[in-house]
Amino acid sequence: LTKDRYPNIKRGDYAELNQNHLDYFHGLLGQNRVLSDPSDCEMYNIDFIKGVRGYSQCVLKPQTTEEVSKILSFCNQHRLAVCPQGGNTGLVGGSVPVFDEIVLSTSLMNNIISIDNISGVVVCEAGCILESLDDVLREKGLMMPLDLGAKGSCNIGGNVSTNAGGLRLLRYGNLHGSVLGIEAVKANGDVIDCLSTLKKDNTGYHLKHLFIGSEGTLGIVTKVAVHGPSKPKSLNLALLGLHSFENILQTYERAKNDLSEILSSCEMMDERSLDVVTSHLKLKSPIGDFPFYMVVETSGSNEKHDEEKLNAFLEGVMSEGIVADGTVTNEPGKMRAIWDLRERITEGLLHDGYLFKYDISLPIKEFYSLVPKMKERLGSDASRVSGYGHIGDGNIHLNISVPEFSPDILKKVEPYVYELTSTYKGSISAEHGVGFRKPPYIHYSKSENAISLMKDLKKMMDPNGILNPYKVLPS
Ligand code: FAD
Ligand code: 2HG
Ligand code: ZN
Repeated sequence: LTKDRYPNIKRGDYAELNQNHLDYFHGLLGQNRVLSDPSDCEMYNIDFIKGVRGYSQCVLKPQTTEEVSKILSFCNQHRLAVCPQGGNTGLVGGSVPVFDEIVLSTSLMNNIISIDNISGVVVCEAGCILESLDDVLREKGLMMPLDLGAKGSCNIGGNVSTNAGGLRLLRYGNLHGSVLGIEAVKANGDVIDCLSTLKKDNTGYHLKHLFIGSEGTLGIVTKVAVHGPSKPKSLNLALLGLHSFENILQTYERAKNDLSEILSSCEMMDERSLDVVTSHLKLKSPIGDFPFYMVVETSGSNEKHDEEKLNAFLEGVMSEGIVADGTVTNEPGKMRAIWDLRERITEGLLHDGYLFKYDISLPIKEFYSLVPKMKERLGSDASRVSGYGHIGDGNIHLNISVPEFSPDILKKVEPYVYELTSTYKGSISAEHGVGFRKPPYIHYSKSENAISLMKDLKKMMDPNGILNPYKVLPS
């Protein structure tokens, strides 16, 4: 797959795995935590959207920081390339090997180390599954500050390494704010202990930020300290139907002003995005058909106050004809059903065939402009051009579905889509990262000097380039 699509990528000058290497790993981890049977390695070689496939013959499953350190020190000495992997839900091909890189899976590093009920800080290992962490925190009146459709599989280490955004970034900010501390292992095996649990700590350079969003190219995150906010006592969710994108902008502005501190999520989807989950996954929408939809969530501490505010907001936007129809609920089952309509679009899209997937930040007024432009440009070449995402964060997910991959269609889409984004001064990767798919296009969003400094940092922290090669930085 990869070879056909990316003929310009050459395998780096790394050693090939041999029996001596395997003997070392067996000695360190035992037989069960070293996978070398091709069928056992298969799932670690293919990414979620089945767009990138490597052929690694070795998956390592360390359980401690010390083991990660020993693995990296050995790989660095023997010039063996390593691909760090968490839940393998990444959407830019960063989590799977491109060639035969060793996969270092954090899946067995899944202990919660401590939870402080008063400060809300949770300290845990990188392989903890996001949803499991959230479940444990909720029992203590806390919650994780991020939520995304992949929560059942993605790991907190993967979330931190991609600086994942998700459905409530609008309320709780991104992980650069919520992550208080990190322990990471550098390519040479050095353990960098920045596992502070303090909210304020201005002692020198803020090194943890190097690991947040660097997609496994600067080090392997082994532990994190995250600030968990209080679990809301009152929760409401509305699904709204709207006639135009202009109405979405008006509704978002009103939601911000009318709901202010209780607004916890503001998402949008177009009709072709909703159709993905109703047609392919057979989910039912509780409202009629409209060109656009919004999901608006409130969370707070006083049910009566929140309901009053939400009802006043809804009455206002509906009586003025900004919102055409809607439903609002605080029943957990009904709220889950509405969230599924939004969260399962990624999964549903896979049923369309091959996907050209873009994750773009744009100035809010231009948020939707790429969708009609790409639709017109592609005509009948595309079976679906859909747009949905985090309107409150100015981040749209543009998905172009085609029955199967075609280099001719690729040429029509790229680099045009990146050029357009750059014209609007947007970002070509708002939340999913650069991974394997986007390094050649990073210059559309980063200056030459910024890219050069990134390369210098990489050289300093990983001089042999063993950590996640072919990813993030352009060659
Ligand atoms: P992986 O996919 O395993 O890895 C992602 C990257 O991080 C890779 O480059 C990998 O090498 C690196 N990495 C993983 N673990 C470590 C570690 N411990 N140390 C160093 N590097 C590491 N993303 C969003 O931002 N917002 C969303 O709303 C969102 N929704 C999604 C919904 C679905 C259904 C799916 C499938 C994906 C979604 N994503 C979203 C993308 C993805 O889930 C996130 O990027 C997630 O944070 C990845 O976590 P993971 O554990 O699966 O990491
Ligand atoms: C979301 O917001 C994710 O649902 C995935 O970031 C987006 O699949 C996508 O394009
Ligand atoms: Zn998203």
